[in-house]
Amino acid sequence: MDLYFSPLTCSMATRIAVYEAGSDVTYIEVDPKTKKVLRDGSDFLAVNPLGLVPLLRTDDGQILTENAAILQYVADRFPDAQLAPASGDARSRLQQWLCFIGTELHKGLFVPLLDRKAPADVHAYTLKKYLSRLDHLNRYLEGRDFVLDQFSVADAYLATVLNWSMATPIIDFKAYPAVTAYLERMRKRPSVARALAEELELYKAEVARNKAA
Ligand SMILES: N[C@@H](CCC(=O)N[C@@H](CS)C(=O)NCC(=O)O)C(=O)O
Repeated sequence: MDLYFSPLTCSMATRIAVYEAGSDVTYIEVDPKTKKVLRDGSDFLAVNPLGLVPLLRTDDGQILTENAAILQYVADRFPDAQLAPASGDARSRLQQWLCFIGTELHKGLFVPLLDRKAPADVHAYTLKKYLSRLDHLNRYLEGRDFVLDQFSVADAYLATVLNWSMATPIIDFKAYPAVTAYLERMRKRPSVARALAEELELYKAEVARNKAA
């Protein structure tokens, strides 16, 4: 499998899931600014016209996009790792959380706050409307170790998204102690710690490259 990714973005969730499964894929880095594939300078837009990562090319050559779909594909591909309930109500609950993380947190809350070009009133509007999602998450995580009863791809995604809190000082995370404690625990988990350390180095290189350009 090939995973198209950009360092420290939402595609890191899939890397974490792969590490959890004790497996590996081919990681293909995409520069988010130029949309070029780093290893050969080819055009990522030719692979995904939306220019978004993650994108997974499966072993039989299918192209899969969208975090929720890719994460479940990886979980199903490596069933021994138990990264997703196989079916039934528990699977629906996983999908509920993947959608919540993807829409309410990733796109609703973090993307506007991380956008340095967004006008200040966009930030104000986002905080007013979307901080309730963090309240909800905080209440849910009180007394829980994981999103479901055990580590799942939802945790890979949630840890990835919450990790962006280091770039959103506008949110006072002290107000969300269960969320903060969850993130601290996740950052210590070997799969997450490894993915973070590796992608931080790649991110630094990306910043340096774009400065030099
Ligand atoms: N709906 C997509 C969104 C993916 C997405 O937003 N990816 C970001 C990185 S976190 C991206 O590639 N951004 C580049 C861009 O917006 O040009 C999903 O859930 O997978």
